[in-house]
Amino acid sequence: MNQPKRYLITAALPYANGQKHIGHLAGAYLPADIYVRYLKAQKRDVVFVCGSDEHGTAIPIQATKEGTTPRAIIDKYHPLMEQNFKDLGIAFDIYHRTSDPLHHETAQAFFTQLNNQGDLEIKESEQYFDEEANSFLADRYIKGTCPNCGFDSAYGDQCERCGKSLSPDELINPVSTLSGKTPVKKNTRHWYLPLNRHEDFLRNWILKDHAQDWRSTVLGQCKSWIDGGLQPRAVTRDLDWGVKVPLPDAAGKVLYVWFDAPIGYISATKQWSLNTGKDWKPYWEDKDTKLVHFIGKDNIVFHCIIFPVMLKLHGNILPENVPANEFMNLEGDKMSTSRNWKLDMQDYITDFIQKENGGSQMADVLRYYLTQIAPETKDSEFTWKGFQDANNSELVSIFGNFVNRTFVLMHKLCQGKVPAYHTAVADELDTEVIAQIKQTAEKVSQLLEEYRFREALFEVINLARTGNQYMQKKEPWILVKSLTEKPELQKQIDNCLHICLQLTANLAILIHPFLPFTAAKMCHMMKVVDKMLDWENAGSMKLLSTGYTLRAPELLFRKIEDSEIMEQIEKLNAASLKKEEGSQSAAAAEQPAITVKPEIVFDDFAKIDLKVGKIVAAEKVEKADKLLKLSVDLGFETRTIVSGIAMHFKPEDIVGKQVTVVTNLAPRKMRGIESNGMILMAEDNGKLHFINPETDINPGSGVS
Ligand code: B3M
Ligand code: ZN
Repeated sequence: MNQPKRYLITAALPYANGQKHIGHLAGAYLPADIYVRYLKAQKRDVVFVCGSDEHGTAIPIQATKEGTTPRAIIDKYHPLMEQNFKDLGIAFDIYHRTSDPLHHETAQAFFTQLNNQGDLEIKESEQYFDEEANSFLADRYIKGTCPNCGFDSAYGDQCERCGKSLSPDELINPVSTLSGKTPVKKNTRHWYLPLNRHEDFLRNWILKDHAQDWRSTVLGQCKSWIDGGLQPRAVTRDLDWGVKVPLPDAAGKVLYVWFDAPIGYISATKQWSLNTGKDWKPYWEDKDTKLVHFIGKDNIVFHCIIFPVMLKLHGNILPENVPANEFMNLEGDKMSTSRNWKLDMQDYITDFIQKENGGSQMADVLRYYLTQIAPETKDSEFTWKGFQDANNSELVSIFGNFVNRTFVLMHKLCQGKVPAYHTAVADELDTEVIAQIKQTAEKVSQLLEEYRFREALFEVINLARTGNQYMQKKEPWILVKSLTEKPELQKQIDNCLHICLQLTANLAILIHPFLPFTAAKMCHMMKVVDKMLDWENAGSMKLLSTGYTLRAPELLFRKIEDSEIMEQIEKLNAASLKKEEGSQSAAAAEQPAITVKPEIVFDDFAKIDLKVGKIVAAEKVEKADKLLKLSVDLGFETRTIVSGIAMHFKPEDIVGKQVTVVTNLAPRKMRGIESNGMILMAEDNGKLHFINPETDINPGSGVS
């Protein structure tokens, strides 16, 4: 594709129903921001839109939880999310919200056009209705017994115990969560988007036209959707929270949240146009616009299948690419709000950014690590140790160190001025480094154009690494010692620092999309204006003029101490433990006496490695009432296992006991202690019992 005339970049609209965590940040907002900053540095015409998704059942459900109204919920979380993004350097051109009247009008007009064109179908169906609340029930408002596992509090769309997707009809003994009463079936009419009519279009457009340039993970999901047979999707709901269906015979109906939310990208662009006086239309209608949606993998079907069909019918352009990310796990486990296993943007901001004067360098540290481990092709993992390492051994030791040394030496050996470059004494090493600066600039460009952010960042750091090696080989601090006998050596010192300084300026340009705060600080130190960061300057060796005085160096990054990350790990464990205890007692209270889990195949069972072990030591875990730290002899090795049994056993009573251990469970940190396995227990009337062989046998004996 030739270079497009303009770009419209979107990042998924987050639900305004609670704090967003760093998994969200890494999934959509950060890569989108890096891409946009790069495009803007290229002086391309770009609009970057986002905003809060304020509809759907997620909002009223949160309102019930917090004992308030849906309106109060969105008014609480919308500004909070907007501020979080700002603090982390995510620079939207507009952060809109779908509760805005402009959005309601836009979404209604969109629906009306499709309906008038005959692109929607109306169907009657029976749906659950709560007679006491006088309201149809969204899937989330119906609870009942899961047909799959017997859990008695499964939702109408999913069982949270066994994970199975359900429809309300499948629930046994359904009850309305609004009134607690049994709902009745009642006829209702809904508008459907007949995706089945668009199969050929989708097949050609996605699986042929974009077979080469879309990520394989995205193509894979699309293919399985299309191959699975496309069905008409209801685009309206019986609900009172949302965008009203703009038809006289549709009282009590709103647009389905996944119909209105993506239209939010369009209304956000309109709002941007109102704010800036620029025309929004070409961004959605002109074929010369490149539209790119940044999202997480759970949003693929909506952005690659449903919304494109809507856009096509409505006469808009289609996305050029949807570089969806996979998920980011945290310390060995899936990030989850319900289990409190997460790091919220706000918590990071409070602990690392607000605590420090000029703490925005810490925003860049998070941006750095999240990009380094971006889940571009597969799920990835955030660990606090990894975060610390990325900072201490790369940002501090490589990047920061190079810039700092360059400035310190320039002040010491060149009177604080940019020294001249003397071609007559230039050697091979100099020309190599100069060539590498150019090559890196080109490579980074190409990788960013292809949404390969991890690799692009790696190239930038690698250039800093080259700078350090170059300086190490040149050793200007040694040359200076012989200056009195050999004054001509000054020229070599000059060349070395000249190159290091131009390299520093180049680093500022190349790191800027990733670490904007750092780039700004570097510009300040170099006494140059932001314009120097224009991408056309990348690769140039004339960024800082000879004789120009530069400021004294400031440290770009600080070391992160062990104690800081220990504190975070403890916080994480404590928060999730609290949640677990809460939900365990709640679950115990409402659980039927006997539960039956869904059927598994033998292979599922065979994956679990069970062995007999012997507890050889046991102690209480400090500040954790429920945890014991055990050393368990497994025959071939002795393992540390943290077990939540402290309320049931005294450490001294269980040493010597034989137990059954799940030995191949992924390690998990609890209270800073890595637990490498799980002890099997039987529970009878609230009392715990070990599962052990009837006579002492060799530790390590297999159980099957
Ligand atoms: N609010 C879901 C999510 O936050 C949804 C995205 C809308 S994008 C148009 O994952
Ligand atoms: Zn279930």
